[in-house]
Amino acid sequence: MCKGGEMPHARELLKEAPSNWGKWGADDEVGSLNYLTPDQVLAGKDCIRSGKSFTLAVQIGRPEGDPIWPGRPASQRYNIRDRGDFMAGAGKNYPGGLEDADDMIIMMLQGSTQYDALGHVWYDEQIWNGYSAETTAGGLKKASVCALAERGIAGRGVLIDMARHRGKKVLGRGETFTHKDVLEAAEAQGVEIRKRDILLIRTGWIGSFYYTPAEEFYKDFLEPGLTYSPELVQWFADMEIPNLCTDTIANEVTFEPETGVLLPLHLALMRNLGITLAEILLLDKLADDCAEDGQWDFLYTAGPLKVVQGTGAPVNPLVIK
Ligand code: UVW
Repeated sequence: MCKGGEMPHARELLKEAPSNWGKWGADDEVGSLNYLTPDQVLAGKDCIRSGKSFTLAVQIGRPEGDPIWPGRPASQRYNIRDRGDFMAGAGKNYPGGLEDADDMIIMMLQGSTQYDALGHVWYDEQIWNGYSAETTAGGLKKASVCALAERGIAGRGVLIDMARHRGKKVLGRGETFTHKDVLEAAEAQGVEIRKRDILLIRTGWIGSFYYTPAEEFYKDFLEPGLTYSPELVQWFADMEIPNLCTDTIANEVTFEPETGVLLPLHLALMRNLGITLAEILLLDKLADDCAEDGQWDFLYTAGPLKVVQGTGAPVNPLVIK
């Protein structure tokens, strides 16, 4: 832990922390997604009871702006061609009278609902599975999001609604919780978090983006979220959680004065354990439905885009209950 005046380093904080490096071979690039065996997909299938489906992505490219880590530029969609081009005689001369509209988008790959590549963050010059951080030069040559995308993600998902559990519409700025709180909420919801479940945690934060003035939402970039402890990291390791998804931008409180390390859970869970992180999900509609029918488990599926050497990729996760 950070003691007065010392420069903290993840190396010190995590020196006793569990690691999955080598567990799936020296050439593994998908980490804990290996836990998602066909049995896990079937366990997800067994949770389909009503046939209701939910998509969990935020919209991309709204002129008013989308939720994004401060400093990252907003997504921009540009029209390339529309009816006006044809009226001006500048449209394509397709045979048979067909006209078309076309557009393109410029966006941060981390700038919407997205999966982080396992090589997205690191310390001590090594990324997931011990690959050299030099493999990130000019694009991730190892543990890129493409590896996750080629595999795809499907299994039993469980939603833990921390905001509802605490009787709030949205958790407060910088409000933290631990795995013990998550377990307590699960018990109150009457759902069991089983080994190898995909864990979704709702704070209400991303939903609040749409009704909170931007200056207030981004003030000090103080999100609610999971907070680091060695016990929490060990719990994730023991539970063999393949994937953590939250409705926050960072999946954890961004900076903890207690540890002095930025994003310690990114490092402990993603770099060391190979747990995939999905961020900026919108979980409110799903949570409302779960609260109504009392079913908090489901089949969770996600196919991030196959961005070659990408550090992350947009995704629209699909849940079926
Ligand atoms: C960083 O990019 C550091 O974090 P995130 O994965 O939350 O976007």
